[in-house]
Amino acid sequence: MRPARTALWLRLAVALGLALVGPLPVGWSSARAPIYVSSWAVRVSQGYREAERLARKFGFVNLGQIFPDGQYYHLRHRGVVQRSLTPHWGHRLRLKKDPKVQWFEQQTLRRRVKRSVVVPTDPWFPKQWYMNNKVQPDLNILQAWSQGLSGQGVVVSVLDDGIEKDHPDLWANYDPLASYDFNDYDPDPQPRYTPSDENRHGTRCAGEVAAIANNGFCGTGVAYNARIGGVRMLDGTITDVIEAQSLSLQPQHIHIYSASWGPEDDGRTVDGPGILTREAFRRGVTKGRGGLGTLFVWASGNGGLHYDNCNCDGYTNSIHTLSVGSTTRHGRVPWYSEACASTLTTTYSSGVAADPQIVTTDLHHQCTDKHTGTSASAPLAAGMIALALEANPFLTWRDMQHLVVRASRPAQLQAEDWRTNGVGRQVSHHYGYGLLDARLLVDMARTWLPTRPQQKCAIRVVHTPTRPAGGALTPHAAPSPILPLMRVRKNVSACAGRANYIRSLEHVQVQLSLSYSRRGDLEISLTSPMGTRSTLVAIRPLDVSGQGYNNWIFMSTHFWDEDPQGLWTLGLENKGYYFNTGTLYRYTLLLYGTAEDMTARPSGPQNATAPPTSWATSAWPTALQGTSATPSRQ
Ligand SMILES: *[C@@H]1O[C@H](CO)[C@@H](O)[C@H](O)[C@H]1NC(C)=O
Ligand SMILES: *[C@@H]1O[C@H](CO)[C@@H](O)[C@H](O)[C@H]1NC(C)=O
Ligand SMILES: [Ca+2]
Ligand SMILES: [Ca+2]
Ligand SMILES: [Ca+2]
Ligand SMILES: [Ca+2]
Repeated sequence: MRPARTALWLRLAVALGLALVGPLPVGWSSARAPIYVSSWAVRVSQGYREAERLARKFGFVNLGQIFPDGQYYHLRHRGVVQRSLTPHWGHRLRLKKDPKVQWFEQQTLRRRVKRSVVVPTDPWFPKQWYMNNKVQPDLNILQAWSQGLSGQGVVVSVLDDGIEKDHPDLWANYDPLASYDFNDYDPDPQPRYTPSDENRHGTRCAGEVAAIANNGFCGTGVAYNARIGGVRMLDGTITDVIEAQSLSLQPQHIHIYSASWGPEDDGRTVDGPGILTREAFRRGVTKGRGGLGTLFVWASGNGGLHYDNCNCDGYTNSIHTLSVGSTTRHGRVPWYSEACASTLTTTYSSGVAADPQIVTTDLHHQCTDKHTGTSASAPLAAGMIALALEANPFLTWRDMQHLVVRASRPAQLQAEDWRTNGVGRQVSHHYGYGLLDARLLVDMARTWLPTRPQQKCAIRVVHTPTRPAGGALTPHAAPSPILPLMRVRKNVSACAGRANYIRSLEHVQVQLSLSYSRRGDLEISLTSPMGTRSTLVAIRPLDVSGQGYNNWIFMSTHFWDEDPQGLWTLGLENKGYYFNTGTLYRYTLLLYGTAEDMTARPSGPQNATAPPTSWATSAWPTALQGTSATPSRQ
């Protein structure tokens, strides 16, 4: 008798959950503690009369039978709070005691999403091949939308040459608080119109993120209900001050900054952010978004034609920026793409002339299907990240990078350098962890348990004092000539026994000072104790500089989640002119990560039976304010 009843209860509960529950708050997950509502399902032996009697006796409203056979009734109690974390013990006791009640259950909120796919009606949506399911796999954005996500409450700002704020496909999402003009120092980022329309870039990027859906015009943005701002800063003199101001505009209001710019992509520049801009990044990730950290989404660069390497660009290779590469409709490496170890993920963009391009808003209230390059990839990722942030607004900047690593797939992307790293993930210098999947990203975002605070473990491997303070130099302290091939090995404990011990890696940096007769001929690689080899910089034929690297920081994402203990090998190899010479002066290995064994977490969406401690015990982050309808002012 008992087992059969249990089974019936279960089936009934499922049926009720599906049938009776209306719209639910977005981001609420059934995996968390149950939330009780003011209604009950009751099974009585003598049908309608009995149900009426019960209702009168205990003060319920009888909402009628649940099935036509008249055994199950739906009762509501007006005196019970609408939503509660505990069941109503009084009614529970009374119903339990009543001999005519065979079974009852107070109802709880259930998260149910429509499985039907929401397809926007915009006339150009059928042209948006990277998200309308025409290409397999695409960015899986339809599936994220089908869960009710659209970027609601998330604020994105595009740092570029301005934004046409009155564009018919942008105006309703335009957010003046997320906008500024640092070229003319005024609040209006409207682009400067020229005969060649050169200042159309920012408007195009903005439409990719947040073009309005279902308005009978143009296409749809990835996060079509997000608020979108524009910072006009590329149309004029650019200084460290202007970059820093742009990157720290309204850090409590703007959640995501999308940037598609950097030093010259000429294949011979080694350049990065100045002091103020580095400080802006640092402040952004530590103080922005109520302390959860601003999300800086960055395009990897367009210097492919010049054999540029994005690890020579200090913006995209910063650990604070989430670097996005490109692939074509057919999963090929585009001609403009730069390969490097700091790229985290990839989205679609243009390729050769025959390949389709990106559909978005354009200047003069138009739309275009001709948006191209790595600059078109970063805003698509920014939009997908906005969907993830709507699914879970409590993610830190590092949580988001963890999620992007896990939500990227090699899919059908072609490259000669796919390798499996020490934790079994495939990674490539062209694509990072592969094609970003919005559905995976939001599913994992919803149940992600926060990562512990970032630890940093710095290991000075080669260090030449500028003024040797007497005594003999140890072998490690002597400057070392770089022969055709030089390997520097170091057995690393990863700060074991200290507070900054690292068990699971996130970013790894290598800071180098070296001289070299022809910089672009030197290939530098790093191999981890788990055997993952990452190219920190490949040869750049156009980089003929004799200046070497002066404390330059290379970064790799390829060791993510690996255990850093053991032997690290830095490789320096002449890949060009036979008579090249140089000297290694300084080499510091910088490990970032946490003491948690991240590989012990289950892959895919996690159990969140208990809310993460940071939600339950600490005050809710002020980032919440930024996601509400009233913007925060801080
Ligand atoms: C690295 O050092 C540890 C501790 O001294 C030692 O146990 C281990 O064998 C060393 N590994 C290598 C590859 O030398
Ligand atoms: C996740 O949930 C499943 C089933 O509910 C359970 O068997 C498993 O142990 C849980 N895993 C963790 C890590 O809590
Ligand atoms: Ca799809
Ligand atoms: Ca202006
Ligand atoms: Ca539209
Ligand atoms: Ca570049």
